[in-house]
Amino acid sequence: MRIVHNPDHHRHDARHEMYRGRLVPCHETPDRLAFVLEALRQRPVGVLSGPEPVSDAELRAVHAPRYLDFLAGAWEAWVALDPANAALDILPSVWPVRGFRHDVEPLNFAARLGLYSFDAGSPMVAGTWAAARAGAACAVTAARAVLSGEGSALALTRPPGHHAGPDFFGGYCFLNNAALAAQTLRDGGAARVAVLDVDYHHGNGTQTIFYARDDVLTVSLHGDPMTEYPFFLGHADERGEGAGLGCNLNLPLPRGTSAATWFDTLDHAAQAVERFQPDALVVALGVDTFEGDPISGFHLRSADYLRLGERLARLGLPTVFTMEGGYAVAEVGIHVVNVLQGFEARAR
Ligand code: 6XA
Ligand code: ZN
Repeated sequence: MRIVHNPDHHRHDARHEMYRGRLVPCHETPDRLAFVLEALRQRPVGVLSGPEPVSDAELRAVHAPRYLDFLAGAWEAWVALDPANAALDILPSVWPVRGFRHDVEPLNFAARLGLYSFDAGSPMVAGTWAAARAGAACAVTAARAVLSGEGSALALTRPPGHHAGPDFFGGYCFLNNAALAAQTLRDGGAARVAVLDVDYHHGNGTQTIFYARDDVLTVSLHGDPMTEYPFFLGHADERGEGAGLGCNLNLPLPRGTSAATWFDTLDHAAQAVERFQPDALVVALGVDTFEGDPISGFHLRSADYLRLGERLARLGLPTVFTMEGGYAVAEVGIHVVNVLQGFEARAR
């Protein structure tokens, strides 16, 4: 397995996110990736490399140009609002909900921040764009490796990506790494690609990016949005639209779901992937399904991640993994490497 590591991830190192009326320390921290690297040092299940460059055209195949321009210039615009902002993380505080204009991009930076986001829990800092862009390069590089015959590859990166849509950030995500990997596979000759999202949270960004397309199947099993973040998408009746009707499958599960039920549901998800007959698979790999995760509510244990890897390998597809959530930081490395080890054991 090829493992493409983001050398710039630590440049995204925010302090605070808004949570129930106060600023609390960020869950999505650089040490999450440090723990994965340490686990890989102890169990070297793959070959580590850095990313190749990603072009603007590759980013624009998934994200709107004006959104990319916004992200690239966000820090400078934030500091231009007030030089004292250089000591603060960027967080939005005003949003254009129903009835407001989305087609006009305001000049005021605080307004543009609201236009391009959906929560106040995803702070940006001076290095966020560099880290996110290098992470996107990891996803594209991992997909290129699979296209050139590697059986599998991992984009070992943060910030994560599956909540980021064509033109919005949120849920700690800025660029959608799983969607970029899927699009790279499509552009490199895979006629049909499936994205299977096993993170605790619904992959709303990935769903939205591919919702009207029939060449990319999106499947997500996740905490029921009636009670779980991101709340406003991820229901079972969202099946796709237009040509994409039937090419989106959501499998919401209640908070508190056991590992046994989760694996039964994973079987349903895997069968849907098989029916689609894809040429390649992207796995949005969140390990916040762990029973000890501080912000989630499923009950998987450490050994279950070996079983997850084995089940994914049984699909027998060229596979790109992208790293998504997981906040029991000391265990994140064990769980990610368990998935890879289970995958490799079965894939051989
Ligand atoms: C609210 C929770 C964000 C969830 C992020 C995540 N700040 N997504 O793990 O997969
Ligand atoms: Zn998550």
